[in-house]
Amino acid sequence: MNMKSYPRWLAGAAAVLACAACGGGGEKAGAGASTGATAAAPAPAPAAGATTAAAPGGAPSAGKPITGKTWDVKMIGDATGYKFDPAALTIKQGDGVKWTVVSTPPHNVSFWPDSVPSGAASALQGNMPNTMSQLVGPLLLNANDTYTVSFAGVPAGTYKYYCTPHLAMNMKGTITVQ
Ligand SMILES: [Cu+2]
Repeated sequence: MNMKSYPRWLAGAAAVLACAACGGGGEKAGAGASTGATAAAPAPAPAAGATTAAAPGGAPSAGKPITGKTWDVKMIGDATGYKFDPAALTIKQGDGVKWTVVSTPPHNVSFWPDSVPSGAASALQGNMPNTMSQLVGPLLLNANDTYTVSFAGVPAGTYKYYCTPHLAMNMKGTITVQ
């Protein structure tokens, strides 16, 4: 009943206003939507890239310096067999371990990638100088040669390792990082 009493011009103006509002609103909504789309689109990409970059676990990692104590482990081969001494060592995050050849080289330090704590392989690899392959340290050829690994920036947990040339002789060790 009221509608019919409105003048024709008012209805027309309302229609124009409505259209203007529609157009403006639509434009803004469109701009907003496209901005949102472009903003949202790149986000998943870097995340996916980061995941795939981290997964191979090897690539570029600067390595984190030792911030705590450096522990000594001897690499021994003698009449009693081949061994790391101590074979089991408990350290803290940020500590380092220095292996020293005492007798009957070559020896090295190799971690089993599937035995280290979840997410540790990449960080540990980055902390291992001169690896021959992932988590496999270089061969130490001479008595008194040393090899030092930082356990900074690696997760707590148990790190099992072995000497590649003497794995068959049970030359194995464990580093527990607290
Ligand atoms: Cu060895």
